[in-house]
Amino acid sequence: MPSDRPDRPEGAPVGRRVVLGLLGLGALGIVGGSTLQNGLSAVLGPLETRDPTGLLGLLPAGETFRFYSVTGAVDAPTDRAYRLTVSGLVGHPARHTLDDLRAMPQTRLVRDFQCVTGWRVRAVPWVGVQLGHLLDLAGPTRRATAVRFTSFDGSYTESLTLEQARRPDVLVALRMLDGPVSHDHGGPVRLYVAPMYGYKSIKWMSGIELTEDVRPGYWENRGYSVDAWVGSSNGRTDEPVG
Ligand SMILES: Nc1nc2c(c(=O)[nH]1)N[C@H]1C(S)=C(S)[C@@H](COP(=O)(O)O)O[C@H]1N2
Ligand SMILES: [Mo]
Repeated sequence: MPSDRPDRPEGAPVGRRVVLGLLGLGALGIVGGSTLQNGLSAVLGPLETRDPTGLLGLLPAGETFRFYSVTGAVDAPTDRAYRLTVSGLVGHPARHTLDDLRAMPQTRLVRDFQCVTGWRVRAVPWVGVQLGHLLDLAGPTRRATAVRFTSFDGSYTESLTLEQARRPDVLVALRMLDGPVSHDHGGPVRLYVAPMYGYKSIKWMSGIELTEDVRPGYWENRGYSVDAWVGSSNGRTDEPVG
């Protein structure tokens, strides 16, 4: 069973940004509900939307996910065919099925999700296996200092130092938003690196490779900081507020 260890109460108080968000919807002639979620879902569906025009980013709150993919449509494996490969500098390489991952201890976190471009979704519920658990099973060799992640999209990669990867708030996520990780959000399995910007949280995760040093990922090769701690990198200072 998932261990329930939210780090903040789920019913977070409705803050200023939420109120502004509802005003924003009102200005568009939309009758808002009593909460941001109701107001948004009236027009956008449940807390998510595709935003091809970027116009939603102009709403003061805009607390919805954008769906990102650096490739076009992604041909992710079905739940049955899914395998997560653990390879590289490890004593015990592995290929985990989704059932293998489901049978491992599950950790639940309720945390904000923040893209470096500025949008943020508050208090998102995530459930998955701590990456550190998979690393323990694999047994990194002495030469291993970093972890590289690959995606079924064939293009996106990410990386963490081994120390970062062992943090308890880094999950191989099987669930998000109280359901299985949807295809558009990178299902069946994506990474969730809670303390870092969204670009670390690779979608459609296919592989975990232990390496001798950090290999910069897709966006990092295009200018983003390898150090992606929320609030500290890429020149941004907007710490998430509780
Ligand atoms: N495979 C893959 N993973 C990815 C991305 C991507 O384009 N491809 N975009 C990243 C970025 S920049 C962000 S902010 C989040 C967005 O997650 P979402 O699409 O579930 O909102 O996914 C991250 N992981
Ligand atoms: Mo992002």
